[in-house]
Amino acid sequence: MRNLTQSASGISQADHQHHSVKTERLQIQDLVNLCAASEAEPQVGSDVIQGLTQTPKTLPPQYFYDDRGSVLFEQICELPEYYPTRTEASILRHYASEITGMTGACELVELGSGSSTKTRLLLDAYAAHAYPLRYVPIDVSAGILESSAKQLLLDYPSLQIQGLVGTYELALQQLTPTQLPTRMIVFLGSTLGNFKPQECDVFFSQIQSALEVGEYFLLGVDLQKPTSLLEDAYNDSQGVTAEFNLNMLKHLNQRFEGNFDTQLFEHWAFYNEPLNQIEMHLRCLKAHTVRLEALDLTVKFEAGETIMTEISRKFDLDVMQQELQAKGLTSRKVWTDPKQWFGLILCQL
Ligand code: AVJ
Repeated sequence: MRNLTQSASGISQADHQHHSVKTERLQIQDLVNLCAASEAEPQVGSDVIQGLTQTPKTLPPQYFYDDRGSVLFEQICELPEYYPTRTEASILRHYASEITGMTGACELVELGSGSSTKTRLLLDAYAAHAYPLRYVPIDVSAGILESSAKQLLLDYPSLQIQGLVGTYELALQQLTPTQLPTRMIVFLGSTLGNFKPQECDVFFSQIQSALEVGEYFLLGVDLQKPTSLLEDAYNDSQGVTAEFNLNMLKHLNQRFEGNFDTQLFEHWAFYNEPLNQIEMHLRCLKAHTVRLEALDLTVKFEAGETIMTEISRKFDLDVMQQELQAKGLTSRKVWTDPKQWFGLILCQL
């Protein structure tokens, strides 16, 4: 197991500065490299091969998030057109104290923790209740996980962090029983929207298996709203979303010795109304062939052909609560913003 237990100078300085802990407060486990070395995971990159050899072509959205992609996503969250992040943050700002009061002292497990910015609102609320702070961030990008964890340790002197680098599926299987009275798995930002209905079903089953009876699941979902608002959010005027989309090809080049030319593709996003989902694609501008050496894969592209890189589904709160209930996850309370653009559901197994 590659265990990146921290003894970095940044951390010891933090401990010194706050005259606190002698114990390790940060542990990061890299499940990706751990499992690539074992047989626990199917062939790394098999999902890319699968997506690029089918018609129409697709790529899994987790490939957005190399270190550069995570930075671009942080920029998206600040865009005037991209309402989800700030709307969800405003809900958390209003209700974090109520949420944390409902769970009591609680270990926070966050799927797709990224910069952990919104998580701070929950950590602040647990701290205000004088509850102990334990945080298990899970992210596919080691870079953003490490840098945000280190910053959190500086800002929360009693916080203990056990980070996991890897996919949700792997990480959920790795969770060990908490030392605190309960645990809450947090899945914010409507990342659930990336899952097709059937993948959603599998994911909720994985959540159910990862939780003990009585433990919590806090889910943030983007809600249905007029098409123009949605399409603007995924076609920002500064072109950051376009760069984010194209960056996936650069990531694949790096990861799998590829030769994608990003000049030969363009960003395309629209709202598929019947399916209630934003679809992001990369449209090929001219016929050519791409080679991914590490996957021993050659892919032909026609002019006008697209690769679907993401769906971002928009949900209905009642339907979502029923789907959760079908997995034994009982909704305890739902919060929204005044415009009902975004919803937070707290459920309990
Ligand atoms: C992180 C998956 C929730 O679907 O809105 C933002 C990703 N893609 N802009 C979303 C994203 C384009 C985002 N999620």
